[in-house]
Amino acid sequence: MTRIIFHCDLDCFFAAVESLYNPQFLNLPIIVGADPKRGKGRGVVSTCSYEARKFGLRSGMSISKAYELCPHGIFLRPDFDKYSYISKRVMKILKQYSNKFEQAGLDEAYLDVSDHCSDMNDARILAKEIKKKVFSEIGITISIGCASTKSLAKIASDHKKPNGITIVPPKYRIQFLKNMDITRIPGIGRKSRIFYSKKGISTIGDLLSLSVEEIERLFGKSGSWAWKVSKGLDDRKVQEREGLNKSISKERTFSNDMGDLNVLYSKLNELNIKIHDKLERKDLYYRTITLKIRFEGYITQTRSQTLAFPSRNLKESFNILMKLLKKSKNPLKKVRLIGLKYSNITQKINNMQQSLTPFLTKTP
Ligand code: TTP
Ligand code: MG
Repeated sequence: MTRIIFHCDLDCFFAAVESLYNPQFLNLPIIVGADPKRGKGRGVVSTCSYEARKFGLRSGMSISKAYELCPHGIFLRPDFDKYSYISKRVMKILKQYSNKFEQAGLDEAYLDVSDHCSDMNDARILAKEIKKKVFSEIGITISIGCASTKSLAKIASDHKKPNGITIVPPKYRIQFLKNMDITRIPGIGRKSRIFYSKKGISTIGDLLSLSVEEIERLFGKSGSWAWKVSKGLDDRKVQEREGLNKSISKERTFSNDMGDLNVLYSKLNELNIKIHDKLERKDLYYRTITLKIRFEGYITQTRSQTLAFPSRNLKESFNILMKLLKKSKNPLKKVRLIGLKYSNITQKINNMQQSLTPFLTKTP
């Protein structure tokens, strides 16, 4: 089934927030970055409004050059508290449209909306609705790209900035990409462009005219990544970052220190079911199970077990927890708090592939 993925990216984010707080700056060339010191300043432009971009200003440009090109611009120092406050509010809105949500930066996020849209027409309607909601509730504009992979959606969101929607149905992928500069592929920067152009490759179309073997021979891994992106072969999932490489835990403090083993068992069971529901919703697996017990007198003990393979099995985990509890329980001491933690979190498929690869390559 073709996936439908959105990449949502706020327009000239820091500058947009500045004009939100200072409406008198609206539609003026705003430059957020270092102090220009009347053209003698050091440092760079973080971003600038689209009005400033008309004068040739860009993110990363030296602030003195920006001053030279646009001396009448409104030059402001960054205020990250404001940006992260607005970012949080926008992300809260975006999350409402799919539980497959992944924040990729302060001003960008992916949404997998495959379960909510039957085709690209539906996707366009949804994208319009999201834009309308962000604008009416926050007051800034967002551009949305929609495609069957994360990387193509990201290229698409940049296509009609500011305030645009770009939908790339799979059958129009090549038409959409072929004349684009290869630097539009995430990960191919201006330095790589020089290298690619020396070998006669400047557009994505040029890249696609060669086989992946040839590309890999000429440009190594970065080349084959770029080729796969252009072919629509990026199968990375949209996932909540918070779940990965971190842990999921729950704990309960008893109002009275607890000596009854049955109560401890049932509390542990209850917490374990809740955690497994969450893991299932996020489609995550774990390898390490940790039991935490705090006894009366604030003595805390943790015991863990690490499994050979990623797992998400309620019964198996409960048996392990029971075993850990029996080992930890001190019959002379009452329990104040009980908790469990799942760590070494992965998405099973990736992890299995990683663990199989070395094995397979070693096999004669
Ligand atoms: P971007 O999304 O790359 O840029 P933008 O939102 O300003 O403009 P666009 O409309 O093209 O999306 O980056 C988001 C914010 O990150 C940007 O507002 C400021 C900050 N940033 C820097 O501080 N330095 C940089 O070099 C870039 C590219 C961004
Ligand atoms: Mg942006």
